[in-house]
Amino acid sequence: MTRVFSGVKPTGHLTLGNYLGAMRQWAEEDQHRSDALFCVVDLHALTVDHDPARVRRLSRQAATLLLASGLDPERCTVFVQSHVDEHARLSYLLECVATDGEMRRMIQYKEKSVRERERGGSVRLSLLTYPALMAADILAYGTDEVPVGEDQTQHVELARDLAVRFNHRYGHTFTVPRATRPKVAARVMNLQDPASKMGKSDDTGPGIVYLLDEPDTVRRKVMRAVTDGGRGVVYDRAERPGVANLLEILAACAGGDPEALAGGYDSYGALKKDTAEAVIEALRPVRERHQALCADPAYVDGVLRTGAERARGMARPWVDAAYRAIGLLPA
Ligand code: AQP
Repeated sequence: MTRVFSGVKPTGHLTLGNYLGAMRQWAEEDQHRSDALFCVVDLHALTVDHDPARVRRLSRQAATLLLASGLDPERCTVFVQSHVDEHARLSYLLECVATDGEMRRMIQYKEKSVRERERGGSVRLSLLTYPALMAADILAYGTDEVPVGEDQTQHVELARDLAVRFNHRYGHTFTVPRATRPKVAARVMNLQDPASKMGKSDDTGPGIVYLLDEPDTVRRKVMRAVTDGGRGVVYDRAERPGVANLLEILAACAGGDPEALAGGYDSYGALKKDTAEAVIEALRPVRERHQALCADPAYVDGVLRTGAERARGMARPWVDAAYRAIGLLPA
């Protein structure tokens, strides 16, 4: 059976981008057709300036939202990365296979290191080595497929390269994974700045729809979305990115094809109104299940405990094999 692995970072409140670009596909498709693991990758949240209490709170919220988005712990494994030591163990071996140059070429490293410096902070070494830990997350489970939004494809490519290199140097050890993407909304853009990804650690709140936003807040944010200078509603990602973003969000939430949907509108106002209502309807069940799960924290704790036990059992043979292959003396 196909093995699937993916995760979310507790670096901020989860957004519509996380949901449409990744989580919804995990719940609606991946968990039903594969042996899947979904993870709150909390170690990755320590790569930038962080507040410990906030990371703890956001990790719990992210785990609860994974379940609220429809992941069923009877069908898949849901857990927290730091509860399974194999991720950090394997990450070190992959740092010994990766090069400094390939880590520095990662777009996310370049963008985030600039952002950290602009905020007056220093760049943590873990921000540079982050892709080795992400490769470990994936390779520790013999993963075949990694369903991610467009922004994470480069990191999955690096995980592939590291798997191939390790296998070539030390003998066949890892499965070589590949990234998969949703058909629409693989890159949801910021409503106020359609040139930038809707990112959860950005500061431009009005351009970001959070999964737990109240319906009125969603409506306000979508109605104030930046559109483009041109006349008429057309789907053109390069020339009309603001309108294209709304059409993609509408297509992802209500069904249909962005280009075909464009033909049904002659004003931005009507498009925004329908998009807002479609988003509210798509998020309604998630918000409702989240509320119910918050009333039962023991259930969420139990899911995460069982998930971590199961994940440890799945990761250990892969990681032990890598330790042996690379030349370490068995304990
Ligand atoms: N805007 C997006 N559109 C489509 N997919 C997206 N994803 C994230 N944003 C969008 C996908 O959601 C999954 C989990 O994301 P993540 O937690 O690894 O990272 P992030 O949300 O990109 O957040 P960061 O890196 O902490 O900060 P920001 O957001 O500021 O860059 C992934 O599959 C991702 O592709």
